[in-house]
Order: sequence, then structure tokens, then C-alpha cells
Amino acid sequence: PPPPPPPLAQPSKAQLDEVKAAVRALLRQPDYDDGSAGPVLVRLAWHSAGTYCAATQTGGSNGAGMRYQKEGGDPANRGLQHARAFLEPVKRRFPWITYADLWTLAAVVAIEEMGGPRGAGAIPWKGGRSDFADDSRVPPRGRLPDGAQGADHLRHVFYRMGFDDREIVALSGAHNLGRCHASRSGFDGKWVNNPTRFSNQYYKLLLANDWKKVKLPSGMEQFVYVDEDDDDEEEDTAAEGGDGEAKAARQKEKEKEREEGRLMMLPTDMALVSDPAFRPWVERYARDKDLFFAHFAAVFGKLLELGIRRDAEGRVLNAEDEAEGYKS
Ligand code: CCH
Repeated sequence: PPPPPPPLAQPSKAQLDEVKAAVRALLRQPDYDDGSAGPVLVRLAWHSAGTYCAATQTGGSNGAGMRYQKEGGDPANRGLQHARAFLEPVKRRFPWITYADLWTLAAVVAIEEMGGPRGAGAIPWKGGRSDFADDSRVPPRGRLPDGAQGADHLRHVFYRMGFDDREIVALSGAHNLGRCHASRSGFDGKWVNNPTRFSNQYYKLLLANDWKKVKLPSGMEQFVYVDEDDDDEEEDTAAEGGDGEAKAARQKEKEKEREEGRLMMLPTDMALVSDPAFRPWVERYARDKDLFFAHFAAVFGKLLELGIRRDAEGRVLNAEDEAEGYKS
């Protein structure tokens, strides 16, 4: 067999600054979702890293296996081709960066730009990941969490990666961002009103008591919350009067408005409030945004490092096949 590639050096600060600027420049996407590529980029990084298994030391963000059908075609990764496509021009412009580094770095940049931890409290990120040349080492499917399940499942998945209960709650705060797409996961809607602004709103909303379980056309169950302000339907209808048909039309219109104002939670999100060990952290993060930002930055940084072994200089020891730009 060929000798293993040498440890990979870190890209220079100047190199990284160029890539970061290019990522920043592509975040605004007026025709996509809520106008930003940010949320789906964050999910790309999370799903690339969240396959890690500490016991077998397999999976994780090294390798960028999602480029291959075996991992990329996992139903859990539906929709992430959009994230990869957003980043493709950056990869073409800076071929020296590996996909594995680009995907994880893009999420860090996106979170910063969306108002998340930055400056001294920024998410720690180190480069040096490399890419698999083929799909022979991609992790098996089925390692990512299933939103239809509960607390036991969350623990099973996140303990496998090496996270504890507090870290599970902190990581889940990423659901401040983005939305569910019926065509991707079968779930539908966003968690917070402004899904492109990183904040602790998700925890505050979780603690609002009026979450109601609904069954979607897909047959899946999720929880919905109707914004108080939009909930004045009955009075309006009574005051307007009119004939049956017009009334029905108005009713329909109102119903649509309500749907649009609706926020959602997954069963796994609700498990964070019903579970006695998770809940105190939901309460703390709802009260203390700075604490959430500090914990999130640390735990997201930890997620992106799973499975990456470094020497004292930070060079990655478990180099994969393709790391052209780093070899020189
Ligand atoms: Fe998540 N997530 N996630 N999630 N997620 C979905 C969307 C996003 C679960 C299920 C779903 C994390 C944890 C979990 C994001 C970041 C993180 C969707 C909708 C489902 C379902 C997908 C769709 O339809 O497009 C479950 C279960 C867990 C268990 O804990 C963690 C951890 C993170 C990051 C730290 C982000 C961001 C999105 C929005 C993506 C988008 O396209 O807008």
C-alpha cells in the first residue's frame, strides 16, 4: 500500500480570510428560502460531523463523504445538496481548500454573520481536514437523529458522539435558524419568527405553554404554536357578518394567515422541555443569551472537531486522500 500522506498544515490566516469573505458574499440568496444560505450551510456542517462514533472512531467531518451517494443520498441529508451547491463556486475559486474544511468553516462564518457568537467568543475552528477520494470509508447511514423520536433517542445519538445532556440542549439551539421543508424531512415550518437571526428565541418559545400536536399531510406529527397577535380570528369574523360564501372566503384567508404565522417544534425539540435533565438547561438558555452563546460556541466547535486527531502543532494526523492545497 502507498505510504500514508504527511500531516496536514493549517491554511494561513490570509488564505482563510479570503475564503471567509467569499462565503460571506454568498450568504444573501434572495430567491432561496428566507433569503439566506446560512441555515442550510449550518445543517451541512452539522450533518457532516454528526455521524461521529466515539467507540469506533468513525464518521465526523473529516473526509467530506457527503459528496458520495452512499452518504449524501441518506434520506437524513435530503436538501443538503443546496448547501453544497452554494459553496461550489468558492471551492472552484480556492481549490486549495478541502471540502471538509470548507463545509465546516462556512457554517462558522454563517453563524457569525447571522448574529451568533463572534469576536473573542467566536466558535473555535481549525483547518486541516482532508477529503476521501472514494466512498469506501464513509460512515453508515442511520447515525443522524430522527425528529419524530424522543429523549432516549437524542441521548443514544449524542452520547455516541461524546456529548452530555447540557451539550445536547446547547447544540439544539441551532434550531433558531432555518426551517423544515415538507419535501425534505416531511416536517414543515420554522422554529422562530426570524430564522436567519441567531438568538436564544428557540428556548423562549419552547417554554411557551401552548404547543399543540398536529398531524401533517405527510402523516408526520409535529407541534405548532400560533402567534398571539394572529389569533383574533373569531372577533373579526363575527364583526364582519355577510353571506355564507364571503364568510367562508374570509375564513379561508384568515386560516392562511394563521398558517403563515405558525411556528413549529419537532417531537425531539419538545423532548428538551419534558425531560427533567434537559429542561433546566432550556430554562437557563432562555434566560441568559450570553451563556447560551458561550456554550453554543464551545459545543459547536467540539462538534466540528469530532474524529480529527491533531499533533501538538494542530496538524491533522489522520489525513485522508485528497488535500492538494495542503501538501506543498
Ligand atoms: Fe436540525 N433539523 N436536528 N439541528 N437543523 C432540521 C433543520 C435544521 C434535527 C432535525 C432536523 C440539530 C439537531 C437536530 C439545523 C441544525 C441542527 C430539520 C428540517 C430536521 C427534521 C430539515 C428540512 O426539512 O429541511 C434533529 C432530530 C436533531 C436532534 O437533535 C443540530 C445539533 C444542529 C446544529 C448544531 C439547522 C440549521 C436546520 C435548518 C436547515 C434549513 O435548511 O433551513
